[in-house]
Amino acid sequence: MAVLAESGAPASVWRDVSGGRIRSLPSLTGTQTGFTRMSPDTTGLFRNQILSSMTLDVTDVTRDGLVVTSNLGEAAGLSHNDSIATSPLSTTALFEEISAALNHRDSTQASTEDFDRQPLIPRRLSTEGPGVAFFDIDTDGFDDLLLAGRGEWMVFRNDHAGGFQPRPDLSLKSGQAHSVTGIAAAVDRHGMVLTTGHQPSPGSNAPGPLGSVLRTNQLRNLDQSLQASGSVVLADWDGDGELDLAVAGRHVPGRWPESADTRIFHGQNGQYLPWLTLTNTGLATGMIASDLTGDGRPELVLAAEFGPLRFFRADGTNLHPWKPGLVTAEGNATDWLDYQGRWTGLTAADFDNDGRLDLAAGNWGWNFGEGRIDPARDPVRITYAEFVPGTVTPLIHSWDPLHRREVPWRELGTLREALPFAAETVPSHEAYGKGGLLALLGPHGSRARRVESQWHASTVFLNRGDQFEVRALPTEAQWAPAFGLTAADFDGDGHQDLFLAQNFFGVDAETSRHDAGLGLLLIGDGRGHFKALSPAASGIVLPGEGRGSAAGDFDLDGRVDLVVTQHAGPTAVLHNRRARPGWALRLEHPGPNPMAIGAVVRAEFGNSSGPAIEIRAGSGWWSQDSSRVLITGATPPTAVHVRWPGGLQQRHPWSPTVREMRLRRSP
Ligand SMILES: [Ca+2]
Ligand SMILES: [Ca+2]
Ligand SMILES: [Ca+2]
Ligand SMILES: [Ca+2]
Repeated sequence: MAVLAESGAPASVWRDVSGGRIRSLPSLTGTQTGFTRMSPDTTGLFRNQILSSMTLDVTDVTRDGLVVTSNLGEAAGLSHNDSIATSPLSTTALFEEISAALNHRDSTQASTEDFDRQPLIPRRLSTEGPGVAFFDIDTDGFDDLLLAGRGEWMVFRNDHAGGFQPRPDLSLKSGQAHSVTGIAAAVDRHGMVLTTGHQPSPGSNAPGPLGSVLRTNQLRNLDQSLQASGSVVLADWDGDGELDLAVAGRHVPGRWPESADTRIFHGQNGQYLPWLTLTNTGLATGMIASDLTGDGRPELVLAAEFGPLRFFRADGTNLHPWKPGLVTAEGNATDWLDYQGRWTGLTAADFDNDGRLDLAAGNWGWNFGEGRIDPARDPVRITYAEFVPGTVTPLIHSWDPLHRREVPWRELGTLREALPFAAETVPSHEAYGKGGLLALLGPHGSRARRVESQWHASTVFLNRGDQFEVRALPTEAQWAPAFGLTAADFDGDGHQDLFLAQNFFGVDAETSRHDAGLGLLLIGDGRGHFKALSPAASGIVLPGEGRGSAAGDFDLDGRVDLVVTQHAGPTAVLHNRRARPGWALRLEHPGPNPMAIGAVVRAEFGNSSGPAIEIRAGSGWWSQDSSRVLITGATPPTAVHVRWPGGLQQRHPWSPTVREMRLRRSP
């Protein structure tokens, strides 16, 4: 008998009994406002669960200290040969939308507050959520769903029958005006920890908490701040084994596009204590922790609106700005500052199967600008200042090559309402037309500042070891802004694919909404190239405002499923029906990071290797993928290679009959 997680890991304890396997669940104690203690009497949730559908074959304790169990099997009707024999994409869609199995709708109400506060802002800031996370909150082996919203945080429990049930007793209704933005969840030495970012109500001028850390017996707000935070990520940056927390500065309310700061909180005995402030990280959007250098320690990567991707490396006591090399697809050296974008979500995956984690970043695409510019080529600029005391007025403009001047995108009437001096500086349409931005600003231009974006393609950056190579995603990916980005092998061919959640409707009155996307699945070829799948082939038809997206195999059939939120719309549950099923691996790491956040797994298939797969808490757009690793390919893996958090590398053979394995690192 092999007992897993026998110490240090509060997640679960497995015991083998005749005909099945029992997992004892940890006791959760205490209550607190909003995040209510789970009651075993009312739910039965904490009765030991017998996963009787799986036949089990427990193997050995190996020489290198890994404890291995494996279950064989036909779990959940999984039949490998059947799936291979079926032609996957030509006849039937990959995904079946089963959103009724979740029945969640983002309840955020439309509001005019963004434009009331900053009349010339080109887009709303209050319509960017919600995020979604796959996280096994009741540790029964099935991933549950966490969804964020305005002042609330909702838990939907996996019912083991292909659906999710709302659990208001586990959900948080803070009654606060802020929206929950990014979400990241993990297990640490003290149990579950759910972390969130906050965005204050658009009308608020008061400081509010940057975010929250929720546990089963406590809710703690992070530091008070005037800024709105976005993405949150848990990772161990100082290498002490305990997860730390990064909270990305999204913007400062009323002062867009001024830069915000990103804050890092040091994990210490279950507390998250103020540690570092990364100043001027721009209008940060996506954020991830990813081990780009392969040394067992995560780098921090931030995407930003009207800014570049920013990298930080940890040295144990600090995070330092880092500027890796960058080359074009043609191999010419270039600079990250030439790739300032209207970046959105961010994720990392090994798209070219070389064992290094590559980056994928969402952007505004090539389908905006109303004919004023070609976004595939031309920069967009924002000139801003406190033209009216107390608020920052942003002016969006671009270069008019015909008249050789910077031309604002907004109509004169609109400008005059927001800028009292416009009546003097440009008294007529003719004066405005002839003078452009320079005439409009007149003497007020001297105190204005400027940000810009020159690169609007949603893009992958292939990790070449000492530098990254830029590759714009296919044209279909540029038809609409992308927010959620989720990488996984959605068709099960062994190569990482990429999903984009698309569209943005919260534009200003003179711009038409960006609604050309339906949610796009891009199939990777394992060499860093992608091909767009039609909606008919993917089964993904999401005409709303796609936001958070997360991958996880919620029904344990070996095919990776997808959940996508839509702002003020229904959350889509996309059940993967046609992928070639993979082999599952769960890692257990003794100590304060039992989920092994930061571990990188690579499967071997005889003489070749599959892509590196990293376990992260927080990625994409305000979201989080499952921590259960799916290994995919045409044949079963022959071995699995794990780089544990901190860098220890271990290899373990994989028996062809094993469908799922749990590996525990020796202490
Ligand atoms: Ca740490
Ligand atoms: Ca790679
Ligand atoms: Ca694939
Ligand atoms: Ca599945």
